[in-house]
Amino acid sequence: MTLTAKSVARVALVSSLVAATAAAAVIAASPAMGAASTLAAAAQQSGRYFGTAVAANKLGDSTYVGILNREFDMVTAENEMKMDATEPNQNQFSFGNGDRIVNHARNQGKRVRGHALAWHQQQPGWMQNMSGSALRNAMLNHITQVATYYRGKIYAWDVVNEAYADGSSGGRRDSNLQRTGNDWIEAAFRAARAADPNAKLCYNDYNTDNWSHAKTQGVYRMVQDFKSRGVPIDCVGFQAHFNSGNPVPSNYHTTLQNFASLGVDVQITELDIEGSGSSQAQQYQGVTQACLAVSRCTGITVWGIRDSDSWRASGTPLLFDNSGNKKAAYNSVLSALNSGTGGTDPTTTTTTTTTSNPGGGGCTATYSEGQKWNDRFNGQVTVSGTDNWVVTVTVSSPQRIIATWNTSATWESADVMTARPNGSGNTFGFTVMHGGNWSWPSLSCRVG
Ligand code: G2I
Repeated sequence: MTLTAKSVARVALVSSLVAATAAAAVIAASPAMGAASTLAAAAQQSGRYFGTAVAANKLGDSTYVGILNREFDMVTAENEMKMDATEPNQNQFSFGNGDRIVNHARNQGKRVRGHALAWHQQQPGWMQNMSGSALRNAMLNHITQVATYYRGKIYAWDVVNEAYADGSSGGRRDSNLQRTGNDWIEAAFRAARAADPNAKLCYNDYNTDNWSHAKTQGVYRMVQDFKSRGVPIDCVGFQAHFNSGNPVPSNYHTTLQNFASLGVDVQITELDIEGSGSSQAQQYQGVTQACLAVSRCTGITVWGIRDSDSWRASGTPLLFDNSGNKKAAYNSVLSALNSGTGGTDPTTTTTTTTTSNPGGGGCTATYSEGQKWNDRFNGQVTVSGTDNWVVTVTVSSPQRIIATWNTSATWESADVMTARPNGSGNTFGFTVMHGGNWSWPSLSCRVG
């Protein structure tokens, strides 16, 4: 990461006001500096990846491969590693197309998400007609063989895909796999762990983006239960197939954060958003920011490259048009990634500024992160050392403070707020519309 002159100046200014440890915290909290020009490079600034689904039969298309090689650093096989593709006849495995994708990715220095070991759809014909222990054993054998074959080459596996029902039940989907017994999912995860101990093991589903949906809650309870019983699960994939009937929820960040707080990584695994122009671009920005705001959201994958590559091409849901040109949605994702913070979870980190009063005494103001949303975040300041304090809070453009509480505030300019005690408390808070800039406000405290 390089520091621009402006940010160096800002850090220097802050350093002269605050203790050395506080200055270090301020540097860490500054947005990624210097704009990266590809999705992968922009995501890497915060330690994340940016991936795409790839179809083996398009690897001869030079426009497609050009964009793939330039923009993405994670690859998912769109269909080639599914059960019907890899085990067309029982115990007869076929890895040719999967290998084509994995080899292309690895030769280009990209990582691979494996998709998917067990699913009620795209089962080979022989499996569709099975049931009971024969099906359970066939599923476990499939997982063992495929995960063993690809051992060491897969960053994360979608071990089980789409096992929860849509609608209000919050329970499992009926399927031949489910009818082998409710423990089929944990059995699948244990088999995958034994076959490839170093791959992250994910549960992957759609319509689990809105925190208040029953399906989201059902999956959450399963992950909570798995963590409490030591079932080997490392991550949850949110497919994120959005359209006007299923828009990006305003509580998306909450959903990702709540799952992450269970002790798993979260990943956006199949992102596409039907629409066009600025409305589509805004929704893409919101999803990107939601991931950036959660430190355990480790990456985003879009479900195809050009609109014409999509499983629902008529909805023009991707980041490149049919000719491979960048869309507005591409630019909004890139700029959101470039202004991301690296994702700091609420209330886990603080910074302190201390200013001595020349007349003796002094005060210390400590900033704590609060709740974050797609478009705004809360901050809280705690003051010690005096009850007679004045704290100056400076935000940086395009940020704007839109609300305060427990303080009486006045404004020196649009960016600079002066806060004084309101009653006897020494803690106050505010809400910042961030406009894509997640950096923390600067504080200075004096005795007033
Ligand atoms: O449906 C969208 C995605 C939902 N989550 C799981 C993903 O695995 C799923 O991907 C789609 C692929 O994008 C499609 O390409 O999964 C579909 C199958 O469920 C894929 O469609 C299949 C067609 O059904 C087949 O007829 C066709 O032969 O694609 C195959 C290859 O083009």
